[in-house]
This record gives sequence, structure tokens and C-alpha cells, in this order.
Amino acid sequence: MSNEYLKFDQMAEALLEKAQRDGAETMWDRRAAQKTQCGFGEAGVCCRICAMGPCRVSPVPGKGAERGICGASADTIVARNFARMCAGGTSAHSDHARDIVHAMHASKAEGPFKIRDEAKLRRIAAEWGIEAADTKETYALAHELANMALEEFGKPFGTQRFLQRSQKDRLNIWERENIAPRAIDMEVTTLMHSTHIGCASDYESIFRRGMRTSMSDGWGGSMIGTEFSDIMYGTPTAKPSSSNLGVIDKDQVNILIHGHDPNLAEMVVLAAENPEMIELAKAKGAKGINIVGMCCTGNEMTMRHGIKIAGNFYQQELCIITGAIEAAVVDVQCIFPALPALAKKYHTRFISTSEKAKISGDLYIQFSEATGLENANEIVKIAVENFVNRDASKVEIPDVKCDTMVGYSVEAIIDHLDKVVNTNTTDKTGTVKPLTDVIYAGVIRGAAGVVGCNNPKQVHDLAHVTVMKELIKRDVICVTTGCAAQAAAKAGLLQLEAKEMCGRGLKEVCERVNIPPVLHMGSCVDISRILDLVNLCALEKDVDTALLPVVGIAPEWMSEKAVSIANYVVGSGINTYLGVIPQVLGSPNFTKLLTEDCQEFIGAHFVFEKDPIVMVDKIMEDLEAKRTALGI
Ligand code: SF4
Ligand code: MSK
Repeated sequence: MSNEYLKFDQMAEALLEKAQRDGAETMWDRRAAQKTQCGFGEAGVCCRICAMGPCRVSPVPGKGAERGICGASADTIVARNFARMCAGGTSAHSDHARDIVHAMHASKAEGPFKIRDEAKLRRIAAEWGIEAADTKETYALAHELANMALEEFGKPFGTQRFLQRSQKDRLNIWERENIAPRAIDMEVTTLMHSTHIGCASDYESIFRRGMRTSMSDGWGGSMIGTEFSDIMYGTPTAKPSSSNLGVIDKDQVNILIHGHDPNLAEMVVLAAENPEMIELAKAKGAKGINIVGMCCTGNEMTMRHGIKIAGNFYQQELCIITGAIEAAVVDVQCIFPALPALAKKYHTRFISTSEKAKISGDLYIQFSEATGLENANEIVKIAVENFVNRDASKVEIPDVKCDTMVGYSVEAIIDHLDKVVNTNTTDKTGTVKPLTDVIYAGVIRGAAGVVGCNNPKQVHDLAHVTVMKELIKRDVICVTTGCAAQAAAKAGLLQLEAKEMCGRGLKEVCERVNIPPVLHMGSCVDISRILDLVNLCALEKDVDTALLPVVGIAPEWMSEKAVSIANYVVGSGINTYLGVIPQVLGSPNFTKLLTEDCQEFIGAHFVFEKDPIVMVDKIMEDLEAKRTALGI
């Protein structure tokens, strides 16, 4: 059970030993049962998209079968598999966004689904050309905007509305290269069609269709998800929180919220604040109700409410193994199907809530916009009543937690920058100019977006934390989302005090702006906030994003969503570094397309590098080369 991949996190090892004592199975047992992973799958050359297959072609040219039964080559098979990962990732982010828009469509002044950031509602409505966006009645406007957003998924003509935010050189590249995304559902459908047996075989064409689909995620679904969540639940502002499994409280009813979609979790937080529910918890012997978050539902809730972060992807099982979780409540994405069986080893109720992610094995309470608060009340009551079933002899909560700052939306960052500007002038710039100024002046050398998951192919959190520590030491400011952000939180990188780990330039910026060197920008869909920020810098300097000294990094990624993200970040002109090699090496041509050739038409490329220190060395070379080219 003990595994070299866990050595960074001593706490995990202790809990895994506890799991063994408790007779509970974990991902490490299942990882060991997999033995050696399939080399064909690893190289991306296994095809099972038709029933003549599965076909495996040789990842080594000249050795073994060179084509599948239909004649598909390694290039075609690898490109199709990669493209279908983009389609899967795009659909996950975008379908999440659609649920947020549906909640907005159901919003009303007297219901639990309300408009909480009216200014943003009016701003986006004006951006999308709705007449009288500044004067219309709030909910009439919200419903009109929601209807327009729903059209972004299925409109027959035109491209994504948010593209118009982009700096013009980048927009021209998208139009020239035919990767400006159309309706989101159309892009996913076209890509699935294109990669059906007997359709596209040209690997570059498949890649381009995949990139256009991913662009409909980044500049479509994810951006809609972020902006509309802000309208519904509030745009995040900087606030303190704390992180790691020590945030679980042995004296309280602990409810774990896990997944991605804030609709349910917002209602659970409301329900848990109900004085009647708190009284019930006390009557059951608890001091109160403690909500802790995991993965991106956790990120959404910490960004807006400061909800404590229990951990990231790897820690979902460890959380239950503490024996102190009364209910694990999940919505969609990144939820191990193994959790209900694990929960049964303890007293934990496992509650799935979405028909898109119905997980068998315990309780299913279907969440809907019409009954959201009632569903949440039922869930919280089940958790509270379960407190008496906790077995004290099975409780072991690691005494480890770390204070952290969260909530750095683009608006919050600009607000911080304004406060510095105001030391010299009475006017707020309301722009990212102070940030671009310090980058252009060389006080900081560049910026990095560090995102993504955990993956047993990397030591838990080690690559995330090493990359971020090395970058801030070398005066590169980091923004982060997803499980990478939670790794940073646990390592103390999201504290103001982390400025002491920085180079001189970045330290001074952190002190003057009163920010940590690594800024938590939210969940996986909130990578659209990073796109927005980089685009604002490009607009400020009126240059293509590809010219700016910025990079994207996913040190420990694992999901299809991460493939889609990497693809739209490259499509947005930002070189993207992956610490886990995607399953493409079986096609040297496709690999070269990703790592070199796409630079020619999109202005950015992928870099694969498993070693985090070597990765940072490459990133610094990249950033300095961009600086030289810009003459800064
Ligand atoms: Fe084999 Fe071609 Fe069918 Fe793939 S599409 S399984 S390569 S016959
Ligand atoms: S939760 S997609 S494991 S970042 Fe967004 Fe973490 Fe990756 Fe899920």
C-alpha cells in the first residue's frame, strides 16, 4: 500500500495505513492491481472506435502492424484519440456551464437562486448587446441573458460571443486558421463525427478540429460558467481560508462537498446556516456544522465564501478514511466511483445528486433548480442525524492545516492593483496596467498559470509545489486553479508570507500590492479567468498574447478536461507545459505537431517535461526569449 508516489505527503501514508487496518480499499490498491499499464494505450495507438477492432498498431515504426483493419495509421489513431479527449473535456466544462445558466434562468428575487452581482449582470448584458442593459428590471434582464447564453450552445450560425473580448491580432489568427469556435454543442458533435470510423484520417486536420472544439470550451463553456456563476453567486474577493485534512473538525458535523458545480453546494451552505439545523446538530451532540470542500466544488465555495479546503483530487478517499465525515455530497466530475464502498467502511453517507453523475452504492437525491434548497435541507439533515453514528475509535484526523488566501478573481486583482496606484494618484485605473508595467520593466520576469489535477504518475503535489516555488524564486508571478491551487494552499504558497520565498522583484510587488506570489483564481472552469487576465494584458499593450512572457503549466494533470484546457490555452497563444506526457508518443508526427509545428500557425506549442526543475529551466528560457523578442 505504501507507495513511493506518496512520499511527499507523510500524512497520506499514515491514513493509508489506517485504511489497511480498517480493511478499506484505496486507489493505491487498485493501482497495484493494474500492474504494468498497457504500452499501446500509453502510446495512444489502441483504437476501439468500431467493432472491427480493437486494433493496436505498433508504436515503433517498422515493427508489427502499421495499420488497423480499416487502414488507419498510428497518426490517425493517435490524433482521433486525442481529439476525443478534447470533446470529452469540452462537454464536461460546457455542460457544467449550461447548468449554471439554467439556474440563472430559474432565478427570482424571492427564491434561493438570486442575482448576487447585478453590476456584472448588466456589464455582460451590455457586452452582448442587450438593449437597455443598464435600466431593465434585474430578473427580466437575467432571463434574457440566460436565453442568449443557452443559444451559445446550439445556435446554427456565428461564433462564440466572448471571442470579441480578444485582442485583435489573436482574433485574426483564429479566423485565419478557422479555429474560431462556433456553437459549443456543434463543435463537439462535429468532432465526434469527424473522428468516426471512415471519416477524417489527416492528423493535422483532426488536431485543428480538436483545437476549435477546445476553444469552444475556453472561450465558450468555461467562460460562460465562470461569468454566470459570478452573476449568480457573487464575484470572488480576496479572503482568508484554511486548507488540508486538518480542517475536518472532530467536534462538528462534517459535510464534504466534492465535484465541480456550485449550484448544489451554494444551497448546502445556505441550508447549513439555518439556525434550526444548527440547533439540531447541537441536540445530536455536535458543536455545529462544518462544511469542507474538495476539488473544484471546494474551490468555487472557498473563492466566494472562504469555505475550508479539505484537499485535492488524491485526498477524496483520505477524507473519508478520517472517519469523521458525516456526509460526502457530490455533484459532477472527478468523483471516484469507489467512494460509496469506502464510505460503507465508516459511518459516512455518500450522496450523489446529479443524473449526469449518478453513483450507485448509497444514496441518490436528485438536485434540481426547482427544488434546490429542499434538496440541500434534506442532505444537511441526513448528515446531522448521522453524527450519532460516528465511531470515535475510527476517527483519526491529521493535525495538519495551513492558512491561505483565496478569492483572486480578475476584478479582485485589479482592485488590489488600484490600491497601489492610488498611493500616487486619486484616479483608479481599473486596469491591469500596473501589472503589465512591472512585467515590462523586468521587476517580475513573467507570469505562469499553474493548473490541473493529481496523477499517480507524479508524486502527489510535488510537481505542483516544486514548479510554483521555483518560479516565484525566479520572479515569475503565478496564478493557479483547480487541484494545483489546493496543492499551493496546503504548501503555504497562497499566504502573504510566501513573499519570503520570492526573488527580490516579486517580493517587492507582493508587498506593495499586498498579495501572495501565487494567486488562487478558482476552479477548473475559472481558467477562463486566467485567459481573461492574459487577454487584458495583451489589450493593455496591444500585442498578441503569443508575444507576452506568460506560460500555462499542468504539472500533474489527468482528465480529459485538462487536455481540452491545454489545447485552448495553446490556441490562445500561450505555450503550455505538461508534466504528464499525453498518450500521443505512438505517433512521432502528431507529437511533432503538438510540440513544434503548431507554433507556425497558432503561435504557441506544447512542451512535455516530467521533471519539474527541468521544466522550470525551460520555462525561464521561454520567458526570457519572449522578453528579448519584445525588446523589454
Ligand atoms: Fe480498427 Fe479502424 Fe475500427 Fe479503429 S476504426 S477499431 S483502426 S478498424
Ligand atoms: S478538480 S479536473 S482533478 S484539477 Fe477540477 Fe482537480 Fe483535475 Fe478534477
